[in-house]
Amino acid sequence: MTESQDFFITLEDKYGAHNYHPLPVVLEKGEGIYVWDTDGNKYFDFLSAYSAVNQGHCHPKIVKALTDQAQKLTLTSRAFYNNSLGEYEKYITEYFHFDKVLPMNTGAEAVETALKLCRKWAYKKKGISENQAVILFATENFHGRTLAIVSASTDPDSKGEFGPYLPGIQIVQYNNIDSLEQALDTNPNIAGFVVEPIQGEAGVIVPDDGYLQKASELCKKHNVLFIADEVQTGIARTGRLLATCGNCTCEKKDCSGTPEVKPDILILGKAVSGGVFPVSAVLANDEIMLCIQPGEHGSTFGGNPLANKVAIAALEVVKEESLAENAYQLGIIFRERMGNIKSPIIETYRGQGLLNAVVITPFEFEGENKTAMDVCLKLRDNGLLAKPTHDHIIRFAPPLVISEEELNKACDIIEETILGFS
Ligand code: IF1
Repeated sequence: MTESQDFFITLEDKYGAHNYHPLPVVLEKGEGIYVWDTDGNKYFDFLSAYSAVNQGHCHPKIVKALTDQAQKLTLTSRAFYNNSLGEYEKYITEYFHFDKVLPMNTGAEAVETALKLCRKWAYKKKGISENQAVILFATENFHGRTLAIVSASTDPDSKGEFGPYLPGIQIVQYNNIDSLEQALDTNPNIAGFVVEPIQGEAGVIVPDDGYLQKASELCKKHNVLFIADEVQTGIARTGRLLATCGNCTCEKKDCSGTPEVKPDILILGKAVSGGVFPVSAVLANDEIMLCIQPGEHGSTFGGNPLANKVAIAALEVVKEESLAENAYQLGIIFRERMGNIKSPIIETYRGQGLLNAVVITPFEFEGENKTAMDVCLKLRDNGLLAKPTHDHIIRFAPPLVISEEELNKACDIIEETILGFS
């Protein structure tokens, strides 16, 4: 760590809350798949700000949309109309084939919005008695950091000492249809099931083929809303436009918008803006979305002109640069490359598209106990940034604009680093 980097780290330590423990590297510049630290060292970014910069850092088209709009009008609030919100709402609802969108800013706000929508629908449409609605969540879920969301968490780090917790929550086993069916069969007050198509924070847990489809069918059978949290898996990250597209891939240019599993409520965030501005979105059809009426939900920044223009540009980039197809093809190469690394410290690897994880068995090296964090520190020294989740799982998620040549160079670094611990 150089003096300049120590300077910035010390500032954060002294003046910032200690709610993160970042990898020791201080970034100053990002462009495409690369970031540079304050000493000019260049790195492959294999975290993509937790899948927010799928389009690559500072994508020129998205930055231009931001700077152009920033010269005109940044924020009106929803007290008045503006000339970009309707255009954006039309664009994103046609893009994902829903009647309407409720624009928010962060992923957690979008999840909260979906929970409120689900409860409103339960009382106004399903006929559940008021204050009796129950929403199902999966074990090992991650949906954000608000009190309602952590009330549903099964992770002590996310949930501990934040009580009292929100009532009306029930947990079912992820990737276990019987567990979901048992809950639906025994509780008539269930209003919705919130689920990540692939569990990101839990360590890129990919459910069995057919799980999402069967879960969606069971929800339909029991008149329960199937709510897909695609904040991390959406926007082409898993090799499809949405992870709920399943085997339906974007090669079919005339997307009819009927993915394998069409959620009743779709939650998007992160790469909806290409990481240029906080933008999230909740999409649903009228029967659900119109359960919220004026004055019942909102946000100062939700649907602001900057967000609207940035999101349109970011979503255009996804299609113009065929990011889903690229993620699909390069994901196969990445997992082949990981499979070819013969090392006792790799327990397993998994993923879909360019959302992948390598599980590292704690190991001894040069007389010391080592973990995934030690591998990430060495990856940093070798020019690639990634970070462990849950101690032993390294998530690898580069921007989806990466080329095959660049991916192989990055895999060379990963291979060389891991073999260096043998
Ligand atoms: C952190 C990872 C965690 C999310 C899903 C909603 C949200 C997220 C599926 C909330 C946010 C971020 C939050 C960040 C680390 C990162 C993350 F999985 F992506 F790596 F934590 F699990 N739904 N995920 O993944 O969106 O409010 O953050 O915009 O909190 O440490 P947000």
